[in-house]
Amino acid sequence: MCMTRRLKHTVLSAVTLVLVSSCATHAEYHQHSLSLHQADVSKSSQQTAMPKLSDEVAGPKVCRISEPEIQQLELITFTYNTNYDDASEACWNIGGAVADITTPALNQRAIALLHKAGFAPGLYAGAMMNLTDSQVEGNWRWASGEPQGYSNWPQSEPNGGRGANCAGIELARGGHADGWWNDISCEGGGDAYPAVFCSLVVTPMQEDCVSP
Ligand SMILES: [Ca+2]
Repeated sequence: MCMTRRLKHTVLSAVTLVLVSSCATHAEYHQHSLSLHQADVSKSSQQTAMPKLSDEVAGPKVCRISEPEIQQLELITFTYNTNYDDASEACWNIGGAVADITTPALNQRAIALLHKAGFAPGLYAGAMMNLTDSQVEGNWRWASGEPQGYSNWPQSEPNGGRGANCAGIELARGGHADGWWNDISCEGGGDAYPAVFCSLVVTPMQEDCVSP
């Protein structure tokens, strides 16, 4: 019986330990248990020898990844005086929409973009924004349906009637200062502009670590 169980002991491990205990002497069992304990100690020593973070890496510090939303204004130019549909598609293609220019600060950014793109004062050339009176003549609203609120019409504008249901921004011309608004055609052509302002939200990822 014990010979058989010893043979099993050489083939099996944990299960065999129980079999051995039923026939082996107490000393044999103790020796076996001791060898298992020594194996555990050896394994534990290997774990404590693993590399650890140096003090320089370990801190103290706070690390973060953030994705702030930034409202970006962009100007897209065309080789022709664009209509609203083409302008809207151009903004859509960069992940944005035709821009609402709802504050003086945004109007200043629009002026800066016109200068940057090479637009010059005195030319009938500006960029379309997302303002329209297509629903009710003279009732200017942003395409979202929101009322106009802030505006920068000069005293003589808007004056285009039903032929001018879109709006844009120009640099100085005809006694008007940079950034004045003009009602223009939504259909393109001679009474329209060769550019559009687009707004889009960008989320540049920022990663950094700082000391708390
Ligand atoms: Ca109109």
